[in-house]
Order: sequence, then structure tokens, then C-alpha cells
Amino acid sequence: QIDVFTLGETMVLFQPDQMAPLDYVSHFPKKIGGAESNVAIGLARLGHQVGWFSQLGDDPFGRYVLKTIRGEGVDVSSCQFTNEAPTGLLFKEQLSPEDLNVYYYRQNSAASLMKPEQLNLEYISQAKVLHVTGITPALSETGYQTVMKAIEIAKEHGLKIVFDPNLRLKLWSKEKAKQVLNEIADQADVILPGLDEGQFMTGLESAQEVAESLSHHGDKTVIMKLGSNGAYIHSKDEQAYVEGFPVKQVVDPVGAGDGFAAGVISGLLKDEPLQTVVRRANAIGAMVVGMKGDIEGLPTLSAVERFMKPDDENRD
Ligand code: KDG
Repeated sequence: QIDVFTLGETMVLFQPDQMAPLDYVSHFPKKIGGAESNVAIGLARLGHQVGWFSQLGDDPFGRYVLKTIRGEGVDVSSCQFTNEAPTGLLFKEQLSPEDLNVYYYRQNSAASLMKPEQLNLEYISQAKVLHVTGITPALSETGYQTVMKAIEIAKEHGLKIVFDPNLRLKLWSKEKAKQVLNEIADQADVILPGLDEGQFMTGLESAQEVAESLSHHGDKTVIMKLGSNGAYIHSKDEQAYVEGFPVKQVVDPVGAGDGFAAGVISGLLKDEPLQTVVRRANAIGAMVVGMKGDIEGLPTLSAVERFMKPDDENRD
């Protein structure tokens, strides 16, 4: 039994400990990186049952990705392997705490060859939430079709659709990205854009204008991520800013949005009031940026609750 189904590419992530241009780096610790599996792992840590689907290369890296995600408590039983293409790779280059570049080696990867026919309808239909991002449709035409098929299944079986645009302009053109991200947003129940992504999708400026437009005048819930300023909610019943949590030191900003998405989905599953949900999501985002790596900072429920309390309440 799964509560949430998500799909997307997870790559082997090589992230040096050193802050230096990659041409001067000689050691690359091996980790994993993938927006959707980050969300899945975040949800598993918060105590939910999550299924993640992807296609991996039938190679040591594919096996490593699968074992790692399974080891985090995510159900990987619907994943598939192919020997027609390799597992994708990703290198992070960090020049300063906030200056980070990513280099993808994922063109024609195993995940980019995923097909809609590989989705297991019965498996997906048991879930309550479908989580999709704008990365999978950017990988290939079949990646796009697979996301659209998952949305169709979700609609038929009453799953709530949560969409994180995750704009990646290294993967596709601006024109195509704008068209497809809006197409998916039109199908979603909950949309989680960053301010810049929302501006890109709508051509509007302020958080309020962007959220109002993406929400189809309140039909959908839009939760805009505003970095250290927290988030802005626009739903049928409320429009409000929800304050963020101070971050002592940003160590690695990648993955904060995925932690945020995990927090939102967790709260939706528990039917909590939207502001409570978003406050916890903000806290998770702040915890993730304080730690190196995409998944290392994702908290358990008790850890995030501790983090949200004022310092004096945490003293023994
Ligand atoms: O959100 C974090 C992701 O950007 C990272 O894990 C890598 O999935 C990734 C991507 O496609 O950029």
C-alpha cells in the first residue's frame, strides 16, 4: 500500500567535499540526486509510504541508485532496468556556499527512455497523491508522455496531483518549457513554484499576481516558494504569507524545494490546515540547505518539530 506515487530520473551524484572548480578536484564522493526521489525520501523520513518509479541502466550505478533509495524506505518495486542505455550522472561544482553549478551526463539515459506503458495502473491507483515535476517531461518525448499518462491515471482514480515545475533550462528550450509547464499546471491540484519559476510561467511579477493566475482564480492551491522570505499561499479560502525560518549557514541550496514539497505532501495527507503545512515545509527547506547533499538534511518528523521550537524549549 502506498500513499504517494512519484516518478522521475535519479542520477548518481558526484559531489566533491572541496569548494573548487571541477578541473581542480580529484575526489568525488558518490551519492544520489534526483528531485522526485528526494521528495520520496523526504516523505519516507516523515513516516509515509511512498512509491518511486524510474528506469535505470542495468549497470553498477543503476543498482547503486536503486539500493540507496530502497534503503531509505521507499518502495522501488515498480522500477525497471534496461540494458539499452546507461544510468544518468550528475556532478556538482561548488565555488562558494551559494555559488553552485551542476553538470549533467544524462542525455539518452535509461530514465529518458521511460515509456507510458511501463506505468503500473493498479499500483498507482492505490495512492492518494501523485507527485510530478517539470524535469521528467524535459528529458524526452517519452518522458513527457509518461508524466501525462500518470496524470491521466491519477485523475481517473481520484489522486491529488502535486506539481513542482522545477524549471531546468539546461534540458530544454524556454518556449517548450513554458508551454509544457503550463500544460501540467493546468492539470494539477497543488502547484509549488519558486517565484522565478512562477514569473517564467505566467510573465507576471509579484507573488500575488503569479499565484492568482496559476490558481485559476482559486480553483487550485498554489504555494509559492520565496526562499528566506518563506512562502505565499493562494487557495480558494485563503491568501497568506507564511514566514520562513532563519538559516544559520547555507551549505548547499540544492534539494530545498524537494524538502519543501515533501513537507507539503505530508501535511496534505494528514489533512492539516494549509498554514500549518506550509510552516513545516518551510522548516524542512531551511534544514536541507544547512547540510551538504540533496538528501542528507531531510528530517524525520521529530527532528523537524524540534527545529521549529524556539531554542529555550529544546533545552533539557
Ligand atoms: O531538486 C534537486 C535536483 O535538481 C537534483 O537532485 C538533480 O534531479 C535533479 C535535476 O534534474 O536537476
